[in-house]
Amino acid sequence: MALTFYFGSGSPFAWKVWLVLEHKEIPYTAKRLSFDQEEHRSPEFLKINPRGKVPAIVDDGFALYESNAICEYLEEKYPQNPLLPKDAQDRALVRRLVGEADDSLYKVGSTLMDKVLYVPAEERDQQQIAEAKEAVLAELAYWNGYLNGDFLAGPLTLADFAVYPYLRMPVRVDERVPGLGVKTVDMPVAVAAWMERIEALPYFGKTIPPHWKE
Ligand SMILES: N[C@@H](CCC(=O)N[C@@H](CS)C(=O)NCC(=O)O)C(=O)O
Repeated sequence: MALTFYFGSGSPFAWKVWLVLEHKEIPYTAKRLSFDQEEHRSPEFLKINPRGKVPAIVDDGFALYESNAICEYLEEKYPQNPLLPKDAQDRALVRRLVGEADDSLYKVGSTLMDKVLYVPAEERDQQQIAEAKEAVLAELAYWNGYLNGDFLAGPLTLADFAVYPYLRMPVRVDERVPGLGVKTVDMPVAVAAWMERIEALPYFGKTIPPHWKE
């Protein structure tokens, strides 16, 4: 039985899993759930994830949600094109970066998104936006400091796929409402070059949130 991948367009958690599926060349069927139509709250999907959140997968009848659990499961079940190093300390570094991204980077990116994209233009609070942008730039300094090779933990790992979608959020804000988000030119040089390396991966284009292309 094939693997089914449930995602919502633009979900950074789903994007992470999508990159892993593609990198590992795992055959899958992607099912896009519409947030607007509340498909993530349908009785069928709630059987897969009772919390009604994406991403989720069903692999050979095994339903799993929570993006990090899914990525680790895929890594173990499909060992080709590995994304976790063998050495215990190297693995710990990858997991630390994933945890740190969830804990810190996602929060500042989603705060900026909330303040700009989910508030009508006339109600946007410029002070709050400036603070949110400042918080993103402060966070970027950490990630810039971590990069001393092509990828975050040496070779390409789960850490890169966990971090990229979060870093893309403030750039997306800038694309949608120019001047209010973090432009590519605001990115520290090493972070911008790293983003370009991820974007140059042969399968990257396939994983771009579909509604960005519509
Ligand atoms: N910790 C979860 C977060 C999943 C999550 O929050 N997904 C959002 C999309 S970005 C969602 O499905 N939200 C729908 C809702 O809460 O109603 C993971 O890593 O998979």
